[in-house]
Amino acid sequence: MTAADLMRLYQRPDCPFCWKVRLFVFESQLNLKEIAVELNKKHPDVVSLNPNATVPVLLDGELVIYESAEIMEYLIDKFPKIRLMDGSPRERAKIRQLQTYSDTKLGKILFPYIKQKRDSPDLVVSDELQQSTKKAWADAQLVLSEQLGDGDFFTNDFSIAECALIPRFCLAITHGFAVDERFKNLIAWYARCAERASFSKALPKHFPGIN
Ligand SMILES: N[C@@H](CCC(=O)N[C@@H](CS)C(=O)NCC(=O)O)C(=O)O
Repeated sequence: MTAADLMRLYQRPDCPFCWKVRLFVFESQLNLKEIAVELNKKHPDVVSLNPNATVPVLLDGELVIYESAEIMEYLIDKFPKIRLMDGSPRERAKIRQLQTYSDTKLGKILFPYIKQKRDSPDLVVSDELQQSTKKAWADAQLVLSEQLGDGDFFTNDFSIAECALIPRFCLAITHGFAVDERFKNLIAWYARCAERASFSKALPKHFPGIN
């Protein structure tokens, strides 16, 4: 296989959707070429390949796949040896639900704060936004702590649920919203995930808005 045959992933390392797919890629040891795009700059390839003009976008030969969840499903279909969506129908449903919870609910909770820091790093974030983010993040941790229970992972092994949740936790922690001490299981789960090689490989080198 030549470099030109490699699949290409357009991505931005601090984007939680791209980060999720990159964790998936590193966990699965897939060989692909990453093309980094810049914040607030529309990459012309992304605009022409994806009608939503969002990253991540996967290019496999002529085939274009966009939307992070669909990219991972495609890769699992293409490489059935990938083990990140395994388990009983019940476990697989839980993985999908956690991914949606992470992509939508956690995204909504954290994004207004992160966007403000990113766009205006020198502006002091209002107490109101700080407190409402803290409260909603704590409420979400309660939900997730109950889902995790005393397991090592949310389902029987590291899965797409972890790929989706790790970036949200890492972004929250980096922006000063630590995991609440009440949720010892979540703290241990995050530390367990952080020990994996995929975690350091996918970790963004720079978080916009954070020195
Ligand atoms: N539902 C999409 C969401 C992707 C998304 O919103 N990506 C953001 C970056 S985090 C994006 O590309 N926004 C447009 C831009 O930055 O120009 C997915 O799962 O792939």
